Amino acid sequence: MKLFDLTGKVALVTGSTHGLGMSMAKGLGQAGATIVVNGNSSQEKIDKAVAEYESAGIKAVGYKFDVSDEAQVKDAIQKIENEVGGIDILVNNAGIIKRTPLAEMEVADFKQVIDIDLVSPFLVSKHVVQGMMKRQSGKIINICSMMSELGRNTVGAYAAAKGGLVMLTKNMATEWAKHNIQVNGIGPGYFATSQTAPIRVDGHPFNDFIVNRTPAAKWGDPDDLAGAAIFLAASASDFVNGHILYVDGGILATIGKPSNE
Ligand code: GCO
Ligand code: CA
Repeated sequence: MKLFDLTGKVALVTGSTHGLGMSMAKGLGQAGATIVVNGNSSQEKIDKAVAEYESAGIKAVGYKFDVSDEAQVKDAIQKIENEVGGIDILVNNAGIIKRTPLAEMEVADFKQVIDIDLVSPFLVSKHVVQGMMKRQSGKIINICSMMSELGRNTVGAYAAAKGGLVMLTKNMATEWAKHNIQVNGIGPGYFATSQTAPIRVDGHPFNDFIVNRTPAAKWGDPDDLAGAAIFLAASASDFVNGHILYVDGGILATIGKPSNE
C-alpha cells in the first residue's frame, strides 16, 4: 500500500532506545523508513538498540545527543543530514516525568520537566524544519499524553508540558503547513512501559484504577502505537494537520465507572 509506504524515508525518533519511542520507531522501520535512533544516557545503550532494530530487519543508525541542549541538537542534525540524509520524519518522543505534589515541588524540577517535555520538541523541530522547508516536505509527530487533556495528582509539571505540547503542535501546523509539512500529535493512553512500571505493579491501587478507568479494560501494548505513527508519517495523512490522535483504549471517551462495575 503506497499510502502507508515509508521506503526511502529517514525518520529521527528522539528517545528511541526503549519504550514507546522504540515501538513507534520499529513500526516506521517496518514500513520502510531508516531509523535514526537517539538517546542520551550512554553510547552502549544506543548501540544495543541499533542492534535490536537491525535484528528486526530495520535500517538503523544511532546518534547520542541531549534534546534539550541547542548546540548538541544543531550539531547532531547537521551530521544526520550529511551522513544519513534529509530528515523526512521527526518524532518528538523523548520525555521525562516526575511524580511530586505541586505544593512540594522544587521550581528547578518543574522547570526541568518543561524543558525536556515542551521546550525540546520546539528546539529539535526548529532545527529539523529548516531542511524540511528547503525540501518542501516533512512530517512532525509530537508525543502528547492523557495528561494533555486530564489532570492527575502528582504529575502537574508533566501535564503542563504535555498540554502545552498540544498548542505547540497546532502552532507548528499553522506556520509550516504552507511548506507541505504536516505536524500532528499522538496521545498515548496508559501503556506498559518502564516509565509506568512503578505504578503498574500488581496489587498497586493505581494498576486496578487504570484497568477500571480504561473502557478496553487493560494497559496498552506499546505495539498498538505503531499504526498511528505510520499513518501520521506517511502520505495517507498528507491533509491531516494540527490533529492529536489519542490511542487510549477509550479513556478520553468516558467519565469512567465505579469500581464495582
Ligand atoms: C502517570 C503516567 C502518565 C503516562 C502517560 C499517560 O503517572 O499518570 O506516567 O503520565 O505516562 O503519559 O498518557
Ligand atoms: Ca530521502
